[in-house]
Amino acid sequence: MKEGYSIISNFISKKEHLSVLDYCKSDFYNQSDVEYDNKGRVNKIKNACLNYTTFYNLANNKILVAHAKKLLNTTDTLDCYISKFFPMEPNGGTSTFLHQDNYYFRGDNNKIVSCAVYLTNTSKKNGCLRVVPNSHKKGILEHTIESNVSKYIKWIPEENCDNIVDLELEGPSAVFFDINLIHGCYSNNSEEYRYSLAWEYIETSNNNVVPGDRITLH
Ligand SMILES: O=C(O)CCC(=O)C(=O)O
Repeated sequence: MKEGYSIISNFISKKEHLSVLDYCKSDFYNQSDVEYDNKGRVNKIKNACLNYTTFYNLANNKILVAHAKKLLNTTDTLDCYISKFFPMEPNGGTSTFLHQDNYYFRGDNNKIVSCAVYLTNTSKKNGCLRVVPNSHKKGILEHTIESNVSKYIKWIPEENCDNIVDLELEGPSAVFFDINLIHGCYSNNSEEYRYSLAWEYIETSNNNVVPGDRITLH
């Protein structure tokens, strides 16, 4: 992947996009899957693809799965691993700040790839994704900033990141990125919700990772 990430658009029909958006706006989730921030706002819904078929179907999208297989250089069946839905709340809601996914699970970056799907248009104002090109080549950095979500989650200080690129994208868009790539989002300072999902693609046969929600795709 050039610079550690690639962007895909045109992977779902308009009809499917609208139907997923409607689902996002509904009160679909189990309370046990919700993680709140320190201001009581919803930060994420865990087990997104494991527990909610609409999101499973999105991860199972033919174009996304084919792209993941190409990046992982495999024809094997894939699993969707550690899936999350981020219904970034208006007026200050957050999802993640700068971090490396692989800080948390220490897998092989040739064997797992991250994918984030933006269902709404994203901008600096409503919490677009930011990436540090080529940062996946530099190993895992220290994550020293306390998060607003849980004591197990930490962020990388912005001053330790050179040349952050803001990916202001038209939704729906999918961003694939190396699990070592530094990335994160702005807060949502708009008046509307900003919906995204994220997960890892991993070969079904690969159990060389820490336990996490996972489900086989077909
Ligand atoms: O899409 C988002 O809001 C955050 C995605 C992300 O950084 C992650 O899941 O690690």
